[in-house]
Amino acid sequence: MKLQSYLSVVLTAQLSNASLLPRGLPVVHDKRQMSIASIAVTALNSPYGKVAGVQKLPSKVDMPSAHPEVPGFKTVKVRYGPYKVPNMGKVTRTLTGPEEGALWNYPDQNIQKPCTGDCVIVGIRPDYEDLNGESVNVDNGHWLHHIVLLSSNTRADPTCAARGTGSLPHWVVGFNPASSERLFASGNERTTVRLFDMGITDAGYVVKKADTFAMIVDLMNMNMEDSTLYVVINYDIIEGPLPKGMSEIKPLWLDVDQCGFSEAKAKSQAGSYKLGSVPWKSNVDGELIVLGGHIHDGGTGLLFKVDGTTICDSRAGYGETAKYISGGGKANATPAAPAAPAAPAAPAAGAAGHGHGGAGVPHISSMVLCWKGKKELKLPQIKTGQTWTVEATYDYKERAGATHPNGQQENVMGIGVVWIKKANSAIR
Ligand SMILES: [Cu+2]
Repeated sequence: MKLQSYLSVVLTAQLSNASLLPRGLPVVHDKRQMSIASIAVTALNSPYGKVAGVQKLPSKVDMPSAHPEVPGFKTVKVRYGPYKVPNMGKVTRTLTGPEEGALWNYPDQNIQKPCTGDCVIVGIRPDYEDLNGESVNVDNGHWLHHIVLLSSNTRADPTCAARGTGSLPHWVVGFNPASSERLFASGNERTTVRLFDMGITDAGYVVKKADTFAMIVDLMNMNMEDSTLYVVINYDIIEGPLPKGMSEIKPLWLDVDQCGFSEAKAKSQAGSYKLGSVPWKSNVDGELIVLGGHIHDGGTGLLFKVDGTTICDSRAGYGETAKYISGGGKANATPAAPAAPAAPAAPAAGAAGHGHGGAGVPHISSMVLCWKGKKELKLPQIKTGQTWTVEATYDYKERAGATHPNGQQENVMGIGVVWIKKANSAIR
């Protein structure tokens, strides 16, 4: 405990500006090096996090190929963890305030990749599973709050490297933004990108044998007992180097707390507000492949804007299946309501002692994706000199936000991930 409080103090002091969301963590230069942030964040989550000895299921499973007609195409399921998540009665003192029942931005370093040699990722579908391999969700109080997948390689993370800083995911996994990239993020909506199913067969994300993968997992447990669960990523890959006729995908990350903690304070406790990102001036040319947002409950959507014009409206869907309607946790579980267009829910004031777990409350179950060839994507190309921003909208009259036990709205997010096919660029 002494170490934990010492590290928290040191790290918080290092991070501290006047703002809630501090910046300026030291950048580490060895991609395998444990950063101060990774030690500190692991310590503040202690004794929770990755646990050994309870793994009964294989960590990597070859699934039937989603596209057997494509040579080398494989669908691989990887189970990460399992991670022990504290119960609602436990408070984790995070760097952005106390959280109940939370494993907070926990770093898992040097994780299993979908291939041991070279491969190309053409699909990602995250999930959250119990120790028996059953998918779990908020109907039973298990919340895949968010995950961020990073690769340390020879490329750079354009939106943060250009500012000479990393972001929380870089800091806590010990990656340098000049030689790593945040390639994918999802919340409990479990955003699924399967390029071949979207009609995109000429682009993929390159993984080399020497690359290192890491992930931050932010998990919430609305039950009164600890849980131990796997984060799952189902990958579609093509084995080997980039096939002829395919181009490399470059991920770009936009955020209302750009190159920070990705968290922002709720601007109001009721009603609506918008959160915008700092503008990012593009230094890359290429084709837009797929764009999608991540926001929190209470949010209605995230807009991608180029030179002030909306090019993708990533709206949030709520409670589209029964699994996305909370039953109030195991302690007082009720049969989940049928999935129906959610009626405007009253701001959750903690019906089950916590705003996440109010029985019958619908939660975000999807985010609209915009992709090449789909009408939702209003612009085909990214160009040098364009100004890119994202803007999240929250409306607590329309959608219940996640609240602390005292009824106060929790911090929120507004993240946009863009995959592009690079034509030429100043960035790697
Ligand atoms: Cu989030």
